[in-house]
Amino acid sequence: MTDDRPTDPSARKPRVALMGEFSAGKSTLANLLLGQNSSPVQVTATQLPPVWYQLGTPGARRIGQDGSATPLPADDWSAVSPKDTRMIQAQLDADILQACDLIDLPGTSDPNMAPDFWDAFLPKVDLAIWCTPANQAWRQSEAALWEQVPPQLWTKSLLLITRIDKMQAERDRARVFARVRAEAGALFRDVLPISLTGALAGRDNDDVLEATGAAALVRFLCHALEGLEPPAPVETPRATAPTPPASRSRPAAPSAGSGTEPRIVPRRITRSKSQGARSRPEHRHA
Ligand SMILES: Nc1nc2c(ncn2[C@@H]2O[C@H](COP(=O)(O)OP(=O)(O)OP(=O)(O)O)[C@@H](O)[C@H]2O)c(=O)[nH]1
Ligand SMILES: [Mg+2]
Repeated sequence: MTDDRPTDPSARKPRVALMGEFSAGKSTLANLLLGQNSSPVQVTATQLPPVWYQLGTPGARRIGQDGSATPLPADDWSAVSPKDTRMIQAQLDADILQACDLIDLPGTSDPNMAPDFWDAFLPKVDLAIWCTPANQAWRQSEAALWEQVPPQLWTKSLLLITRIDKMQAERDRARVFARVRAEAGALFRDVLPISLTGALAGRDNDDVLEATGAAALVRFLCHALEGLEPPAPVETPRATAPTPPASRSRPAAPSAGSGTEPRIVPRRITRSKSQGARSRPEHRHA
């Protein structure tokens, strides 16, 4: 996929791709990380093209297959056809977008995606979060696609077992977690379980974030983004990120970026705006 984003690595933020098969929880994860109670993604019944979120004044535009840009309403993308749309570029004032871009992708088997889409797109990605639903986690089709991604993504990316709340018994959760770790653990930096809907519902409660797995996800992102190259966006950090709490993540591979200024990384899921629980840092417009 071509795009009109900056290609100079030092002039852009790390790109985090939300991947997985149909209905695995990618857009719910995007909403959680972006601090949205709902997004245009959820009010749209049809499949959407990739949605590329960047920090900025809220707004959106559609990029056609020919590269042309058309303004979109910020809150209704139901008229967008994935067949003739390369992607939606969305700007939001969300804390996580200070640290990275987020790209909410269609299901990996979406027939609207051009056959060469993944080959062209994946080299542009710095880190992926692959969502796999607990009740049918890590199917052969997922393994087959992931084994073809650029191997440098394997050591950086996260396998997120979603819908863990659908497994009532702790014994069942442990069994699926152990199986997925055994089958896919070597292809990811870490494997974590999460209840995305549980975390969204209790986003303002630290205990809920811990219990649902959302807190561990944020810890993973803190570590992973800090270890990525290129090390820093063009923005001058206003504060340094404190040392994250202990994580189950394996340590990042040594990076040429060590010794550079730490990047601002959101410490936690953004609280819902109605709570006003966090003061927002100033932001620049992307
Ligand atoms: N119970 C439960 N439901 C979830 C969880 N994650 C996602 N869902 C539900 O699963 C459905 C699909 O979630 P989406 O986030 O739209 O999945 P998606 O991967 O974006 O789907 P496509 O873009 O269509 O491939 C929605 O109804 C979500 O509410 C979870 O952790 N627990
Ligand atoms: Mg989706």
